[in-house]
Amino acid sequence: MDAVSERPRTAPTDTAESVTALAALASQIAHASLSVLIGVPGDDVHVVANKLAETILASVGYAVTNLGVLVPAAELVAAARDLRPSAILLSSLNGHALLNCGSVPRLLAEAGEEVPVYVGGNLCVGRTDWPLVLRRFAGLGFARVFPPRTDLLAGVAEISRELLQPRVVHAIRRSGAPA
Ligand code: B12
Repeated sequence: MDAVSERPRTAPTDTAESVTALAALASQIAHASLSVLIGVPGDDVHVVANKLAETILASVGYAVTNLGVLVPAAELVAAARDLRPSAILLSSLNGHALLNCGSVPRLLAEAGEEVPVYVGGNLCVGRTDWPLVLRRFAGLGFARVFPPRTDLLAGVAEISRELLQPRVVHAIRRSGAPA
């Protein structure tokens, strides 16, 4: 899996294309029994993208557990240990992402959980230079960091393509995640 990219590599350019791309992946997602844990960590109350993500992910066949907003990092890690999800998707909108979820990949690794963590939203306050933000989050162990205003459909399609790579599906099954 690539570490991080500035934007989805093969992101479709409009909603209709994204819907078509995701629909084409749906049967593979169901076949691979992919599951996902989602939430908005820390002191962040922005719930809209989280609810949209839940709806999109469930509609293409993921088993979704949504921890909602204001989720402490420790709660995310505990849920990951219980559920062994195929992936974790975080939204962080209020600009406090470093504080709110920067430690999540490290805490998961320390707990022995090998699960890719994806994050998107407004990760910093104001107009911080995106390459700088990207470098900062890349160093924290996120599987992929999505820039502000990433279309959720395109993001979910990109994440799904990564999770459906045969070696990743194999690793997910071997790790004991729901199969
Ligand atoms: C509604 C709103 C609120 C509501 C939230 C209500 C609720 N419970 O959801 C209220 C009024 C409570 C609020 C409070 C605050 N807010 Co506010 N809020 C907004 C607003 C207007 C809309 C957010 C929204 O729902 N958008 C719709 C969703 C669908 O879009 P989105 O969140 O942008 O997410 C998109 C992408 O980022 C992507 N995405 C998101 N997550 C992920 C994850 C992955 C994996 C992927 C692939 C993609 C992805 O998908 C979405 C669709 O493209 C935005 C401004 C704006 N127009 O965006 C500000 C905004 C997010 N808020 C902001 C701020 C600063 C605050 C406050 C700190 C203000 C204050 N001083 O009190 C507080 C923080 C409260 C807290 N503790 O979190 C800033 C954040 C600035 C930053 N990060 O640089 C914004 C951008 C406004 C601004 N321009 O300054 N807010």
